[in-house]
Amino acid sequence: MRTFDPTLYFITDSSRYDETEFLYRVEEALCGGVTLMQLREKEKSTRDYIALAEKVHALAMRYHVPLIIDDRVDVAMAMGAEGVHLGQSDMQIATARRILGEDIIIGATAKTVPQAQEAFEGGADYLGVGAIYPTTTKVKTILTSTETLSDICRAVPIPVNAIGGLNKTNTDVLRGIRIAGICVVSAIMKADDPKSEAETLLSISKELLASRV
Ligand code: TZP
Ligand code: MG
Repeated sequence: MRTFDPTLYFITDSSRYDETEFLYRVEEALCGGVTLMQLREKEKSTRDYIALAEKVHALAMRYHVPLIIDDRVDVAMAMGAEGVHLGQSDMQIATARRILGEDIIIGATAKTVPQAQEAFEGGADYLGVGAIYPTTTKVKTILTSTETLSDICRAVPIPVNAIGGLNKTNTDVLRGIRIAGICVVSAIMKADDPKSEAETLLSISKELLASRV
């Protein structure tokens, strides 16, 4: 099944927490209403990535939230995730689509209109576009202007989510742009109260989506 709701896409970062605290925060975020979730691990061995993904997947399934695995088609296949998210240096979208078939969600990172078009033509189901603001989450990224974000939204018929440094105070720059939702890492992951942060961000995102032109 490739149906998903990108309104509030929560991307995890386990680096600051022990596993118990990490899983607690993930569950609080789910409880607060995140609509899509990505497990993003950059340092773990394949075995440890799969083991953590299985635990996160069990939680996500309880809340009927699809789980996307960052970077790794093999990890997603091994533990039966709903999808995979691929960056510009990961497996090509068209190759991943051939391997994974039609039932798996494939997301792609795009920073330009040509990258967005290529991902769409390769079979991507959604795009993550950013960074809109500088980010404190460990990531090799450059800033993407809201003009480029808007151009990408108009260039492809799949959902486009804004990402990068977004929090409850700074999403106004997205107003009127035809995004499908927002992606956040630290706004929820590092929040004092991840559940209430997710609730707030969900209502902010819904309100933004209502302002699309
Ligand atoms: N891709 C572009 S920015 C980013 C990724 C994975 C990180 C976003 O993290 P945060 O903490 O929401 O700024
Ligand atoms: Mg990646």
